[in-house]
Amino acid sequence: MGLEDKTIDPAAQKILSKAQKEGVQTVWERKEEMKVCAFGDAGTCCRICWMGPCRINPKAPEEKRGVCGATADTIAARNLARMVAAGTSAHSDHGRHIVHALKLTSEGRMAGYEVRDISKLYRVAGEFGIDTRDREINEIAHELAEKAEEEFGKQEGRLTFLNRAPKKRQKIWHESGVEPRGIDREVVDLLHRTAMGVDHDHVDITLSSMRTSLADGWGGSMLATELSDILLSTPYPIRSKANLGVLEENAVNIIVHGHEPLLSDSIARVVREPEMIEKAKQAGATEGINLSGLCCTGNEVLMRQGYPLAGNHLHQELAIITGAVEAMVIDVQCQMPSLAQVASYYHTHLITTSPQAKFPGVMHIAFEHEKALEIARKIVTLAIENFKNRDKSKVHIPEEKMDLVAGFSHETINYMLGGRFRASYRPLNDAIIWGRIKGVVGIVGCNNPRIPQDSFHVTLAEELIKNDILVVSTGCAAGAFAKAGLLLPEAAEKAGPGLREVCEAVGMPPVLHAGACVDNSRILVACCEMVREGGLGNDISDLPVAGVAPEWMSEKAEAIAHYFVASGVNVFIGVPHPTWGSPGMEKLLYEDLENIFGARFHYEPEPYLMATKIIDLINKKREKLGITEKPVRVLYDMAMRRELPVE
Ligand code: SF4
Ligand code: MSK
Repeated sequence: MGLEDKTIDPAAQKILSKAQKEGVQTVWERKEEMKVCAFGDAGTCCRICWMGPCRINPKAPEEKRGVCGATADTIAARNLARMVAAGTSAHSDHGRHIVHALKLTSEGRMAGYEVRDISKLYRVAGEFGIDTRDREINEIAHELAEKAEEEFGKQEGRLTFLNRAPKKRQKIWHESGVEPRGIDREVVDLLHRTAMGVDHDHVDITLSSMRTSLADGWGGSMLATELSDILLSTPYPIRSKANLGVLEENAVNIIVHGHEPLLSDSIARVVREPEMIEKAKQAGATEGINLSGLCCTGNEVLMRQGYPLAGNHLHQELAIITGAVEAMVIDVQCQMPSLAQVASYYHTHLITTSPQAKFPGVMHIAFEHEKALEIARKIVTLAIENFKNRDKSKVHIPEEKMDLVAGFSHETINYMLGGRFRASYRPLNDAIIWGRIKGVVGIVGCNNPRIPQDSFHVTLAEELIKNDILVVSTGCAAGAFAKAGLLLPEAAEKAGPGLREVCEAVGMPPVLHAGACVDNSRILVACCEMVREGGLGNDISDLPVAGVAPEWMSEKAEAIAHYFVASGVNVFIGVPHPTWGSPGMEKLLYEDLENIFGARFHYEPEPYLMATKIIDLINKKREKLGITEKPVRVLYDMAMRRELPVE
């Protein structure tokens, strides 16, 4: 496999060559060595009970059953469902941690934290039926945190944020029996029904996967996003830089990596403290301390505080291989176990901080809410002290670093397009109705060494914007766009004439960075706002929109993809579901779900073909809405105005 087959990013290619020279193995070599097991790939390997494990030939699935009699359909449905359950639990536990932090903050027990977005606190509290009149901020925040906690443990009823969806969508959920009751309840339900000898109906199992995923998108993830905004501030457009070139030769380099924004927020504040900067200079780092991020923790500190992004998922090993990182601080999710091995070749301190995520033999400094700043100072001090151990002969920082603008929350889209005093989605809807913007596509998800890093993301996004489709991105897809320069207003030059005109008028990029993985909930909210604004149908499934996970790899991506489909958004994937050995599941996922949710999955491994299919889908939606023709502008005179009907 040549370097170009591994990644399209020149910075990554340079560091991969360095790794080869230094004998350091990376994810790509391990992927090359790993022979894919066809049964696992097809979803027809079952190890749910120990009468097995059982495997069914994906090329002749009807010919055989598991020892218990399970069909390929049952086995594949259960395997996929368990991915959705795990993905939902990860996002939702993240949400739970934020809820807990808000509660402690409201009790004055989180050093250095306070409610930073008061108007959002009022808004969300209102949605939970909390009386906000004549009450202290912390009192409201406390009640909101308690009500949010209840969303996890609720046994009956339905999640509060489902009320945000258009009425028609809520009816679909109700009638198809997929309204999530409580977040934890749905994860437990799905694990139970996929245990040995329970639910054997692949359709029923998949509908339960849908319900569980909705508990993620409209529950755990949405709580994570909204309460993070309340606690840490709602993102607004902010300038920064991305790629390995953001590391600095003469500074103590600290990288935060993972997903949760709590400890990283404290570290981000501590690295600005004059005493810490002075300490770093005394240690020989003439430029002080340089903080950057990876994966979604990177997105969090980028969009709220403007710290640069060192890269996306497949950059995590490469960042250490630059030889210039004093500490990589990790919290939860998407951090590869290989980091410990890679760090052992260099001076980098790998520091785990979550009691849920430890590595054998790796330094662990547990994050404690009450001592957040103190712990952040301890970690930063360790990094500073490690600067002297840097081996200059092993340092190579590639020059590649790209400017970017990040932080487009759905509130920002409101203000950017509608103005501060008339904030609304009207201008976006109008631009879509008039055809300047043909539609909106969310490109989200990971890197996966099955695909040259970033290649699918970038090719697809460039093709879509060229066809006047606005792209909204999160997670590692956003990281890919950042490195490729697509998060800059100047990238509008690559857009079609209509989208370019809108971007230039407003000064926004044609690809918007909407945040971390949990912030896909922002895209759901934006879809609801578009429906509410009017003119584009009565339901999310009417909108000319689509979701794409081109290079997905994580169970969380499966949960996200499922809740988008269940919410009425067609989802395109560039890596297939592990269900191809099950004819029943293939038909259900890629055809029949449409009859229930007005949306389904689409698999297409070729980016240009995928772009064509997405454009076709958007054009069909536009046709159905009757907005294929440009509306004729009419200048009304007084006589015509008098004729207008008054309601
Ligand atoms: Fe085999 Fe059935 Fe047990 Fe799965 S549940 S391992 S198919 S016997
Ligand atoms: S970090 S889930 S690799 S997007 Fe959110 Fe990136 Fe995928 Fe992790």
